[in-house]
Amino acid sequence: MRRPHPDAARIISAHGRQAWVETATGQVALCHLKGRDLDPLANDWVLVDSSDHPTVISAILDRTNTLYRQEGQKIKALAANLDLVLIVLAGEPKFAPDAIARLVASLIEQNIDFQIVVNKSDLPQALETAKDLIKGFQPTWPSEPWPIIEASTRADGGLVRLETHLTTAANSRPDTCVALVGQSGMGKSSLLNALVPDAQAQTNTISFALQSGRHTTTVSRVYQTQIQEGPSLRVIDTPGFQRFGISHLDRSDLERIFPEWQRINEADGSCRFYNCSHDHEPGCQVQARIHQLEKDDPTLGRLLEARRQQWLRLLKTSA
Ligand SMILES: Nc1nc2c(ncn2[C@@H]2O[C@H](COP(=O)(O)OP(=O)(O)O)[C@@H](O)[C@H]2O)c(=O)[nH]1
Ligand SMILES: [Mg+2]
Ligand SMILES: [Zn+2]
Repeated sequence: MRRPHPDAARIISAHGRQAWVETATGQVALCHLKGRDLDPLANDWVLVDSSDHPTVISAILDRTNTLYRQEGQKIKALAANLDLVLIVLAGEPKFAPDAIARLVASLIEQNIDFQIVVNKSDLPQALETAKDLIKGFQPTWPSEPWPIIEASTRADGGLVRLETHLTTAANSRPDTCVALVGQSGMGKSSLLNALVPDAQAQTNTISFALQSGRHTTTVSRVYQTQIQEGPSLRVIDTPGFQRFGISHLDRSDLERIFPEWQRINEADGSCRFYNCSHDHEPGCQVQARIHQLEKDDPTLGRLLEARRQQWLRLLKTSA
């Protein structure tokens, strides 16, 4: 995301009442927050006042988007102003399709572009498992499946396609910022270290001066890198999750990752009830179409019925 103001500084990582900031001239400094109301996120653009010592963050500039995550009952914001989220998945251990479906819905709600990365492609069995599981959460019919990029941090040349994709993204927009998001164990840290060879050094500079002494993975952090001498790129490492809650999303947000229902309603007419959940209601066109398909085209019928079951599970946990 292009620097919105010539003096705007970038938040590298936020730690309560302090944050690491990279100024417009490239200096990295630990800053304090002015007042009680500021709550900066990784990759926020901020204004700093260096006439104070230590430097203070005086304002947060408008965000173009926010990456949210629900932890228990709490909604947490993890990062801001993202150009792209890489959803990192793998078949070993198996990722949870419903958690990823919820993540996708929350990205779409914030207008954040995403790219699915199937990591550990060096493990053939795991790759097949992951591809099968992906079928369980992407729109099936009649829309195009979401593109995926296979990657491996272990195989020679395993990151070529991902690097090409990122280079194209970075070339098309100055200051491109990409976040790695996914469940624990999928290989986010491995990918970060491959994409940002000096990530450890960038981390050390920061945590040393914070005197925390530990390398916490509970905080999102912005790294700077360059892929094959190409354009500069920012990569954000985010804490992994096991579950991904969506109590901050409503039904209309979920409908965007289940475009099948709208297409059925367009083709066959509306369900009898305007707020039909396509569950048990009489006069439901979605259920009628699926029943028909189960006779005429059993493969597609089964696929759509599995989608409907997923929809019902997700609907229960939304707002
Ligand atoms: N076979 C294989 N294992 C990988 C690959 N990438 C990461 N791993 C392993 O998967 C485990 C989890 O990786 P890590 O990067 O810590 O995942 P994170 O929890 O998402 O940050 C580690 O044992 C890695 O060595 C890969 O491309 N292929
Ligand atoms: Mg990790
Ligand atoms: Zn219905």
